Amino acid sequence: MSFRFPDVFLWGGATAANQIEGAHTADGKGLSTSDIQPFGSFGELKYRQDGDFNIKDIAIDFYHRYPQDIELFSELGFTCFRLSIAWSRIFPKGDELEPNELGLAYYDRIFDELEKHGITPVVTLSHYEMPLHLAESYDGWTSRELIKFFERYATAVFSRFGHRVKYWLTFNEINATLHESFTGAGIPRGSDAQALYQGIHHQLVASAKAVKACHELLPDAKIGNMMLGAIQYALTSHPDDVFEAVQQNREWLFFGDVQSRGYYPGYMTRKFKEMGVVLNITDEDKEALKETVDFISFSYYMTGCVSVQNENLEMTDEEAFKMGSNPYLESTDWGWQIDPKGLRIVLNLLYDRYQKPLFIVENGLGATDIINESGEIEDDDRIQYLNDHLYQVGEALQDGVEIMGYTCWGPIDLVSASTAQMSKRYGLIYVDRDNDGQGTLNRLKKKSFYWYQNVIQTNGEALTPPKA
Ligand code: BGP
Repeated sequence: MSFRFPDVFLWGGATAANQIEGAHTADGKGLSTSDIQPFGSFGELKYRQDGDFNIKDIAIDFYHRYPQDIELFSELGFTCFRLSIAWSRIFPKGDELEPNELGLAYYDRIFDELEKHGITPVVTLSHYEMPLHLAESYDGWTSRELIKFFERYATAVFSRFGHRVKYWLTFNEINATLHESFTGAGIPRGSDAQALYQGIHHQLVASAKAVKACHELLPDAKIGNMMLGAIQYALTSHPDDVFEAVQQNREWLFFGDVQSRGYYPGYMTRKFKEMGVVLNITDEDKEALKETVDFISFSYYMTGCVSVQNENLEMTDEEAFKMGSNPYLESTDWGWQIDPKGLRIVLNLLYDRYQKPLFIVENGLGATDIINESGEIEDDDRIQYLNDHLYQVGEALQDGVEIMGYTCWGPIDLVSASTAQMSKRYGLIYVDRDNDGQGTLNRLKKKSFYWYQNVIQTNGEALTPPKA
């Protein structure tokens, strides 16, 4: 069976400021939480001293090379490009009253370039980073004060860019705060559940306030949330395992429930009670949460299994996202279980649950690339991965799921979020830079570049059914 995706379907790629831009102090930018994570989001935090190496200081130098890179995206046929604004470029410390004009001007140039190529921007307000000063002086999102700082930041960028940015996302993978509180929310690692969930509550209120500001200032724009959509299956058909899977999935669906329905679900009230967590939720907060997102966006890389019988469960060997092994699935070299059909499952689940349009804003294969003797990269595994996942997107469209678009993660090689490696590559475009920062930073089209270009050109018709 072949599919033709809807004509309005947005095709593109997704990135994050701290993983591509570099120029970490240029034009008045303040340090961000990412700037003290030279070993990735799960690695040790390290305050920099002169001469210290952090691969993200230059990253792939998108800050200076964006015209060339956007030209390549245009050649790919992108109709959209997901990028994030570094909050610390706009408000270097986070608590200033006025934005930094040079930071705003940089994103003006990016949007000019995208406009020139007819590429629609999809902008994340906060992608795994925030001004470091907010983490140092306020313990990040544990402080209620951050709500007003974030609102000020969101309003500043809506006012400046709203005439040409029509798609916005609030917090990248908002549920990741549960797994890595510093990366997700600038909250000190090791904080207890009380501090963690209070911080998450502040983020949820801030997200809803940004949604409100967007609706008021930009009536033509759409704003969505963003979740890490790693679904958990029951390892066995034992009802205890099945319910365990329900509970585990609520760990991430809870965020979507609040952002999409506008209030805390009953299962969280019970969970808080059992954990002894008492949240400070004001009447004003409850009112703010009622402003819900227009669409649901999520990343999708892997699935896992859960069981109450722990001895039945082997864990994947990847440190960052240890999940229960599924005997039917293979894993990437980084231990992420590959599950194309799981994407169709997640799409159906989210649409059944929320009945709002969905946007797949991250998906891809992180792998090592080899340049062959002819100087080419034949990344057939990546092509297979993307084909099989996109095929399931086609199936979900046939299932009646409303899907706005698909942006593959890292269309151009970038610095890995979890490990800060360059060698974990997702790109359709290769970047000559290694983990030690050596390389020319030159760009090279991989085989997958031409494959994706053809998929976009045929609006999905070139996708092939997965191998049996
Ligand atoms: C998501 C993040 C991205 C990205 C991607 C791949 O969790 O939103 O920032 O990096 O995962 O992960 P990694 O870079 O760790 O391979």
